[in-house]
Amino acid sequence: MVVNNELIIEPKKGLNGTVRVPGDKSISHRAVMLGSLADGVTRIKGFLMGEDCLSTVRCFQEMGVAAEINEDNVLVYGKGLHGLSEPQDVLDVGNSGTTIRLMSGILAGQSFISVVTGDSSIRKRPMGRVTKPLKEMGATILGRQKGELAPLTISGGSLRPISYKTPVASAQIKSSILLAGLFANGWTEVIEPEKSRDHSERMLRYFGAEVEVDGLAVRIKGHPTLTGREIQVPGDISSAAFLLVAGAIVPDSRVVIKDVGLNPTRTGIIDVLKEMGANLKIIENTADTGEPLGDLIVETSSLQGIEFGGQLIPRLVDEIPVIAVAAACAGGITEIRDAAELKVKESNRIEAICQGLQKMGVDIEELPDGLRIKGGKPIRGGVTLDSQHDHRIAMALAVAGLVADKGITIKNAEAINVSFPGFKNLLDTLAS
Ligand code: SPQ
Repeated sequence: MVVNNELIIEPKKGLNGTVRVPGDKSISHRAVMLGSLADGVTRIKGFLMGEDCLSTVRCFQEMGVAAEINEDNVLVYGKGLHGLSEPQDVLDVGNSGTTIRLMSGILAGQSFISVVTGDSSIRKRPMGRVTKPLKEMGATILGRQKGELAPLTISGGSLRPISYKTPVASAQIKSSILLAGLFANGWTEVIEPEKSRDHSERMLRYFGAEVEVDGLAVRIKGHPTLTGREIQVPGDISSAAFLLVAGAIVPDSRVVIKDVGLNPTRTGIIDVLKEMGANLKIIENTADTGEPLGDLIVETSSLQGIEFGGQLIPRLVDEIPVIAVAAACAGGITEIRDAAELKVKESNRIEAICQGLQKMGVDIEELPDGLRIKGGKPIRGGVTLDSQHDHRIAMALAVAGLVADKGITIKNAEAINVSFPGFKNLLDTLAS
């Protein structure tokens, strides 16, 4: 339980059991957005009831979309591609980078004015990476620091298609342009330096859009008719990652996680943990909504440090803080490179995980584009750590706390609700 925004984690002797993690955050966001632009009703099952995805629901409700929430199911009554209405107030995305960047692509195609903002973290994160291409497509966008920072004012309309080379591998940039491409006459193309997660491409096709994928290039044809669909959201592999590392490092553990999304653009964590020597098995299931899924089984493992970077990074970008925890418990050195993008997430995650783990006695240092961890030192508890209001940092530190010599306290732990409501209860269930 989080009391006064503080999470207390006690060391555990073993984690055992079969669990499910909440629905995939990236897929939940996209399902609401495309459901809103579709004709007819979209039924989303297994929706992530986390703060970020609820922000997306609220933003589209502000634009006239009816959405009914019942436990983890959401019904979205689509307005059609041109059916959104001008919001009466500022659209507030809370802490969600996915909401502001993807929704900006949709807002760029609307013939009304919208203002979009978020919390103090969102207002620091770079937006020029999406406002630049959207302006090239014909939208008028104003923001602080020449359009680099939110709040953003977006005045859109009919757009022209572009071919755009993204400066970094980012599903948020790619998706923002593809969503704007729905409102452009002709084919809009995005070319990435490395492949980022492809949930938007898959879901756009599933709703009826024409999407072509050619290596690192993705193209979308404007003005499709999107049709409301049924979507079963798989468990979020980025949430499962905390349990995978916990199961691998806590002695006498065996954890089964059911129905986790196994999209190959997201499974870098599995590749890395296996290379580190984790006892990790995958049982693939069938899926019929365009996203592969399966069960993951992890057992206590003897881990070894490894070096990685390059194309692997976009496939595990959100898992790097918890991989650092696995590395702290591994023999030898782990070096993670090409991950400078971590500096512009909800916090500077390179700095935040270093500060937290250093306080726990871990030999970890910041590199300009990553981390270097010398594993094998005992993890020290009895400390109070700051999540820096970042859900992934809070949970990564909590996992480290499971193998510390004493309990730890994590400040600003309410951030966990952004992506993994029920995280602490799930850990307690596995430990009982
Ligand atoms: O939505 P937000 O705040 O950007 O969330 C994060 C996260 O850790 O949950 C990043 F901070 O995930 C991003 C991810 O890093 C979600 C995402 C998506 O759904 O498209 C893509 C990744 O970001 P990017 O910038 O690499 O495209």
